[in-house]
Amino acid sequence: MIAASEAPFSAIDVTYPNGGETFTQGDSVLVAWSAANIDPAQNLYVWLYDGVWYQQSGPLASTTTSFLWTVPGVATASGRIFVGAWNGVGYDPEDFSDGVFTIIPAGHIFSDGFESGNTSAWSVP
Ligand SMILES: [Ca+2]
Repeated sequence: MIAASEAPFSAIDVTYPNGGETFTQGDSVLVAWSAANIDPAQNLYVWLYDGVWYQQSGPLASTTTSFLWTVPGVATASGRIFVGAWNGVGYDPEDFSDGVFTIIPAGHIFSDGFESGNTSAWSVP
């Protein structure tokens, strides 16, 4: 039996991006998640995490389920979106992208042997 005072099970599930994506700095990406039974007193926060935390948005209302994200210039191949409901002490519930995504900074030059600084092919006698 569930006590009447017991809060219903709450959950957040990040649905996009959820792993495997490649983004470029400046892209507009609709980050999406499902949120169930979040306490209305709790605000949601969206973070980018790749071993370092980068806050992307918040506070957002507890019923929010998407956020139009402008991809920052964080070069990473191990990015995940984190969405958490702050309860004053920590994030509960919370969820990450299930897998990692890649962010390519704008202006990134792919390594082809001719990027600036590599003059070995252009030596002048
Ligand atoms: Ca997840």
